Amino acid sequence: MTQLFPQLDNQFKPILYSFRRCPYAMRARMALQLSSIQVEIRDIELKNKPPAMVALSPKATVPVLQLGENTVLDESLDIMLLALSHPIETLLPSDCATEPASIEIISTIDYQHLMARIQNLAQRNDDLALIAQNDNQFKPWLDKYKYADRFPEQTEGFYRQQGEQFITLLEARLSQHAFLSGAQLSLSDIAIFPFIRQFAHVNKAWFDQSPYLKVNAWLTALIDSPLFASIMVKRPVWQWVQ
Ligand SMILES: N[C@@H](CCC(=O)N[C@@H](CS)C(=O)NCC(=O)O)C(=O)O
Repeated sequence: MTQLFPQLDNQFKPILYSFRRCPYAMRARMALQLSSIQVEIRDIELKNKPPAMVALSPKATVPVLQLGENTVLDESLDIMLLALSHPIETLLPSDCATEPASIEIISTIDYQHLMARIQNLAQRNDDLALIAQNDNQFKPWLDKYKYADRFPEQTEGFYRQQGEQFITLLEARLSQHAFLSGAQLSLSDIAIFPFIRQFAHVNKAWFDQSPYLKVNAWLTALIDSPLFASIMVKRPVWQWVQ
């Protein structure tokens, strides 16, 4: 994270370029779903990226959030932090302008706790440190485990064992409390679980018989949550005029 957050432009409806199965895009979509920011989601194909997206963000990874003519966030964590700094302001009163679906989602989680933890600098940094471990250490092993045939210098089992170091750390945390950073859902749960979902699905039979019972239960609960269901809705690939 490199930048202060840009202001939202009331005249411009934000656009999120996204790929349904990308774990970085999933975490961004979940955070936006929990925020008051209404976005147009443009689902893309990684093999055929829209020129408009690449022009906005030449590094051309998803997610990309366009906030104005030339204002862009193209790192998933920046998008999460921007989103979660715009909470749904009035929690559930009858005149709330929020989508009913969002109300249903936030009523299933301790929304106030989630927001308070993000506003507390020390707690937020604690979450960010764990997320950095996920992104910088675990994710490279996850990629090799997923595509072990492309990295024949080691076996699939070797790559899995490397990834298990992080899973072991999560298991220890989840043995202390229901979520990664305490009794309630936090930024780290939302940011990390899409990657653990991928790890579990490389070999589900192995994962289900592994000793990581707490991680397995936590993962199942998050996959089954209304929040996750809401961001995994299938949409057609966004078409642009050539
Ligand atoms: N650090 C970036 C990483 C995003 C990323 O690597 N996304 C992948 C898809 S999961 C991507 O767009 N890769 C580019 C490609 O496959 O062409 C973030 O957190 O947003």
